[in-house]
Amino acid sequence: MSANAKSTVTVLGLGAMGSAIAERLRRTGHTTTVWNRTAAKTRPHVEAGSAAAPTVADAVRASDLVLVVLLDHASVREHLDPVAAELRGRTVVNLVTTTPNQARETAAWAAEEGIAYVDGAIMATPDMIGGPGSRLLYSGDEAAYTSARSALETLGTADFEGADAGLASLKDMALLSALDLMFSGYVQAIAMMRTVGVPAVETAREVQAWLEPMLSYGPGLAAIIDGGTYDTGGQSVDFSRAGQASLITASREQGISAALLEPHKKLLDELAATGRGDSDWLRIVDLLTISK
Ligand code: FVH
Repeated sequence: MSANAKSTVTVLGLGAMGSAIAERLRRTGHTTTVWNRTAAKTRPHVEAGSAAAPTVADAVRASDLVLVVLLDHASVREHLDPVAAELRGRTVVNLVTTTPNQARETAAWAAEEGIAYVDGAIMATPDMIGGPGSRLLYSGDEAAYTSARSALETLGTADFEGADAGLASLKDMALLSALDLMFSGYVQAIAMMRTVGVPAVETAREVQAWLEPMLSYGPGLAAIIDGGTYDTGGQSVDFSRAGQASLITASREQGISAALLEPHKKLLDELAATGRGDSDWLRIVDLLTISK
């Protein structure tokens, strides 16, 4: 029987995200069984209509579809490995944040154990689950994904990235990297403006107003990278180096470290030192590839 047909779902892990997921599944008419290491956290879920299982094995036996919302890769393997026999023939959707290779490792283990495995990545915060901005990425066993899809779609937009179980995680890590670097930029700007008494909130508003129209240039920059020639006459390495040097000097003059800015300048310097100062600055993308 498919995971959809039974419409029963087990949720392992009732932290902020697991709780939001269990609640959303209940609200959308799914019969839910929950398990959490700290059993007290199951109480509000039981009061709201879920069944609580005393052990992971009991929780797994209750449903054809098992959603894993524990902390990290280690906690996933700690709790799934011992119940491989119970998981056999069921669908596991692992929503825990892991690296692509950790996802592939769990997928290989699941394949050996006869468990249908889908790896997921949640591009949302707990309060967004089930709302319009919530998006979840999936990769791995496509047939299992398809069978679980109607339950998964209640959590947010569901996008299947491909059969390689690491793909959802890879995109998650890539998008989170962009987010982290962007917000590091907020912190740098805030630190600089605080030196003249401007509150962080005010600078954050300024940064947002500045970045919103700038973001529309992203696809054009990406097209230069896809073109691969780096000779479009856009902003060059040498031009960017001068700009970056000013940012670094201005930070230091205000008594602010340039530690967040320096890596970018270092990559530009490397291109200039190897005779590529006239290239589009986006050529730094080539320096990010580490040969294995
Ligand atoms: N919260 C968010 O905004 C992000 C959004 C993007 C995706 N992440 C990932 O989702 C996973 C769960 O995150 P969470 O927000 O639910 O995390 P916590 O509230 O800290 O709850 C953690 C749960 O994991 C249980 N747990 C931790 N270690 C173990 C262990 N060794 N064995 C069994 N369970 C463990 C913990 O149990 P307890 O402390 O209540 O007993 C919670 O149920 C995560 O991968 C995020 O990166 C969320």
